Amino acid sequence: MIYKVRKNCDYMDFQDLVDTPRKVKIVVGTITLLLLFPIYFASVPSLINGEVGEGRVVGLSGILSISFEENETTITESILLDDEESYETIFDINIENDKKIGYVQLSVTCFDNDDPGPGFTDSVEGSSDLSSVDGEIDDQSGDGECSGGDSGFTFRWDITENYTGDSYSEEGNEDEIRDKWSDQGHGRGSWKAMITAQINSPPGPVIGDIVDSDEEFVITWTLMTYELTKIYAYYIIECINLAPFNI
Ligand SMILES: [Ca+2]
Ligand SMILES: [Ca+2]
Repeated sequence: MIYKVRKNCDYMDFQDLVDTPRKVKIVVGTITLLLLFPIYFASVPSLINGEVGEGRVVGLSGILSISFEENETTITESILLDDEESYETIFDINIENDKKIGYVQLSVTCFDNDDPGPGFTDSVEGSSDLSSVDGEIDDQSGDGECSGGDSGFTFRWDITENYTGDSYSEEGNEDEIRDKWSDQGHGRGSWKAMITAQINSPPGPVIGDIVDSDEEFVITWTLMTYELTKIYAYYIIECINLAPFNI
């Protein structure tokens, strides 16, 4: 973000405002004043924004502090699958209108410890079916082995573009920022995914004997919703020319 303050209608970098202790005090005092009177300053643009007369030009720049109140919902289920056996998992999303969806995530984990030695690790593959979900959201597919720190696979769908949930500040218009943080009503409906097990097993001591015949899979759906909770607006006067005000 670039802070610019105009002095006598010439641009001056923010660095120029804080290059002496006295200037720092002025800037800190100004910011304190802005913090104390946000409602007053929020009303200022409608009063003096734009060109108000020949010889006197006043511009305003809004700096908004945005944060998110998040709510995480998870459901978890476990399923035991044989080799090449499939299972359809379903996650229904119906949320209140004032809440928006940040993202939806599906993770499938597993840990194959049925084999006497290495080399016969089970694995899992999966693909989503979002045909019953509002909005055009791309399906995902993937696979992973049932070992290591990130076993199985994880799919994540950002329903609100670039959503992280982190607070930040931005220069701009409040309405535009509220529009930007929107899920467009997408993501409601029935989220489905089909997972299929691949069981690997070493030869048994007796012909026809199966050492490892199945695996347990833990399926976790995560829904992160949010509400835009705080937008504080502070305005910096960009340019004040105190030349005579001609009407
Ligand atoms: Ca195995
Ligand atoms: Ca197994």
